[in-house]
Formats: sequence, C-alpha cells, structure tokens
Amino acid sequence: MKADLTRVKPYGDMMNDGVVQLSFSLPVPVGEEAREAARQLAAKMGLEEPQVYHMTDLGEGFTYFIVYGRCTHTVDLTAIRVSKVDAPVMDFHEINRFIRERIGRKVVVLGACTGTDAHTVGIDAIMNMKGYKGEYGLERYPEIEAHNLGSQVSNEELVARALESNADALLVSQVVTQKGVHITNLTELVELVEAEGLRDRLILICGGPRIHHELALELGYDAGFGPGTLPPEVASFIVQELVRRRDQGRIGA
Ligand code: B12
Repeated sequence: MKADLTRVKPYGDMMNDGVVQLSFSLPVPVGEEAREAARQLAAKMGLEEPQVYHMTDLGEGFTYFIVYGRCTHTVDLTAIRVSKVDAPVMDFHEINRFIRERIGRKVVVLGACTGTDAHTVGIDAIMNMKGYKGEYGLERYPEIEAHNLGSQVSNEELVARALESNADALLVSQVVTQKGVHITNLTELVELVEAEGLRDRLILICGGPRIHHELALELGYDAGFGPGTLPPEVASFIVQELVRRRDQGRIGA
C-alpha cells in the first residue's frame, strides 16, 4: 500500500495504523498508580488506546515509561515548505578547486563553541583535520585556513579574533539550549558583529543538535546546520556565499 502524501500519519505494524511510541519520566514512585497516571497522560495527549509497555523505577520517587498508542492526526506533506541551505554540496576536491579558480586566495574560517558551552565534539567534527564520518574537516582543506578556537569562547573574543585574522566566516556551535541560552548567545554575536560594521564582510554560520536553518535566519545568521552535518556541506556554503557577495559588490576580492 502506497502512502497518501496529503494525509501522512505514523505506522507501527500496518500502514496508517497511527501507532507511535512515546517515552517520558514522571516524578512519582513506581507502582500501579504510576502506570495508570502515565496511561491517562498519554490519552490526554490525544493518543487512542494508550498502553504502558514498559515501566522502570528510576529511584528516589521517579519512574520512566514507554507507552504505545494510536495517533489520529495526519499532515499534508505536499503543503510543507521548509527553508534549507541553498547551495549545491561539492566534495573536498571540488571545493578546493572552486576556491583556487573562483576566489584565488585562501578562505579564512574561525570556529568556536561560544558562551559557557563546553561541547566541542560538534565543532570538532566540522573543523578538525580528521573530520567526521569519512569526510575531512576544514583544517584538512589546502585552500582553507581554519582555526578552531575550542570551547567557552566569548563572543567578544571571537569577534576580536575575526578582525585579527581577517576571517571570511565564523562557525558558532551551540549545543546547550537550556533556558534558551543558545538564542541569547547567538543573538549577542550578531549584535556585536553589526556594531563593529562587519556584517557584510563575515559569513555567520551556527550549528548544533537543536539548530536548523530557519532558526539561524531568524537570528540573523546566513545559515544554520543541525544534526548529522558533514564538513563539505558547510564548506560548500561558505565558498559559494563568498563568491555571491563578491559578485554583488558587498565585499572586495
Ligand atoms: C559528550 C557530552 C558532554 C561532554 C562534552 C565533551 C566535549 N568535549 O564536547 C561533557 C561531559 C563535558 C558534557 C557536559 C555537559 N552536558 Co553534555 N552531552 C554530551 C552528549 C552525550 C553528546 C554530545 C556530542 O558530542 N554529540 C556528538 C556531536 C558530533 O553531535 P552534535 O554536537 O550534534 O554536532 C553535529 C551537528 O549538530 C553539527 N554541529 C554542531 N555544532 C556545529 C557548529 C557549526 C558551525 C556547524 C556548521 C555544525 C555544527 O555538526 C555536528 C556533526 O554532524 C549529549 C547528549 C547527546 N547524546 O547528544 C549531552 C548533552 C548535550 N549535554 C547536556 C548537558 C545538560 C550538559 C551539562 C550542562 C551537564 C551538567 N549539568 O553539568 C554539561 C555542560 C557543560 C558545559 N559547560 O557546556 C544536555 C543538553 C541539554 C540541552 N538541551 O541544553 C545533553 C543533550 C544531554 C541531555 N540529554 O541532557 N556533555
């Protein structure tokens, strides 16, 4: 049976059965009352025939549940429009050739995990020599001068380093999103860059597990990259955006 793309819904066993799996914890001690509480909550969330398949005591009065139920809603996939990074992805060799032929100098990229965020694995995946999932990181590209500033870098320091190194692009990683700290941090950087009159000169890119392109645009960035991003996707965007800006006369050669 083929899915109707105007009325898409989850399936578990058979097409359109609507079955979903949900997991959550409740601040209540394990027991039959807890099981019933989880079932009722799932029903209130709109799931039909909710069943608690798994219940585990997390200790100290907390319990973890896995609940199955049927979702009755559908979405129209054909009506969905999502903003995506609009740059064809080139491979390592194509990107280096593009820089040599279309830019004619090394492209300078600075990366950092900013604010109090100490999660370096994401930015390292994009920048480090050894790269990620079989793709070299930007440090390996002969035509890119990549500087990974590491974690807990303040926005002020990042902007100062951008000026010092005449950077073309800033890559900002934000992994911690508790209390919207990533929004505050990312917004502050844009404000600083604008205050320094660097906005046209600098390509601003943010990334992290809860970052997406639309959010990045809303916050004043040029692009946003989420989970699973590979280094060539980022490099491809940077080099094409650089040429676009130059062709528009927004930056020098
Ligand atoms: C490893 C880890 C740590 C390590 C970090 C070590 C290090 N050097 O990075 C340590 C133990 C230090 C740590 C500490 C903390 N952590 Co932690 N950590 C994780 C964990 C398990 C994995 C993160 C990771 O490495 N992912 C792998 C990388 C490859 O994926 P990624 O970051 O998504 O990156 C990819 C994309 O997002 C994208 N990308 C990322 N950045 C950028 C930037 C740019 C420019 C671009 C283009 C792309 C890009 O490209 C990458 C490759 O595809 C996650 C849970 C999880 N499973 O995700 C929690 C998690 C991120 N941590 C969390 C928390 C809360 C903390 C602490 C606050 C815990 C505490 N109370 O102390 C501290 C915070 C410390 C701090 N000051 O930041 C929470 C964050 C919750 C939230 N939404 O805010 C998570 C989600 C765990 C959880 N479920 O609660 N953590």
